[in-house]
Amino acid sequence: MIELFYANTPNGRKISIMLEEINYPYKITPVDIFNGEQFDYKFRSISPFSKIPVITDHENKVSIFESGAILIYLAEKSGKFYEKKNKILINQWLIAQVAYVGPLLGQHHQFHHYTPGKSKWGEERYFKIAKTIYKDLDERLEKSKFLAGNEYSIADIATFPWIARHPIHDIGLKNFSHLSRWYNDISTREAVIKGFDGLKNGEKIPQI
Ligand SMILES: N[C@@H](CCC(=O)N[C@@H](CS)C(=O)NCC(=O)O)C(=O)O
Repeated sequence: MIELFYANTPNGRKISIMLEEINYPYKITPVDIFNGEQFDYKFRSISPFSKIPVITDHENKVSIFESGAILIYLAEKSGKFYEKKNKILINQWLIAQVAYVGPLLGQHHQFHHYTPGKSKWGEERYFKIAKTIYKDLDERLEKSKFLAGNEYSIADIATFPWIARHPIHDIGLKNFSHLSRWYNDISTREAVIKGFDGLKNGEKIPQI
């Protein structure tokens, strides 16, 4: 059984979606990151930066932090969404997500949505970067069905929950036809719908 230490954020949802996709028995242990539970000493023993997501694989007695490392672990364990002959491409799009797309869209959330008016510089800088990310993903998806080629992979699973915050991005996802096509395709997968609502409180994937 896999235990997922979780909050209903884009990084948390990457893993609940993956666990639904691979159809593994799992249990969710919520971590209330808005009330400081991530700083609890017991949680820090498996999460050195005090962040979700983390998994414990009770079968192998191992805990893993960092969403990209968790996705790779679960993909290798299940043999799904990480095609051997396509690993070089999948790794690039996966690492681009964890190192660039996620952190930079995250800054856009902070300046544009959570603290508007605090820093004009921050708002403008990250709005511009967020728009560039949409444009670059759209260009990629014009050429390729999924981010790393013809097959749905852990790179798509990592990126989807970030684009699912599109209502707060104020960029207009519908104006990016290839990114929208990809988003709509993934949004209708049963595992994605289930995994998106990790806390089982009825949260729905935002439509375009
Ligand atoms: N690089 C990490 C980022 C994880 C992350 O930023 N998690 C956020 C929630 S989305 C968190 O736990 N924040 C709590 C905090 O920063 O105190 C990953 O991809 O797993």
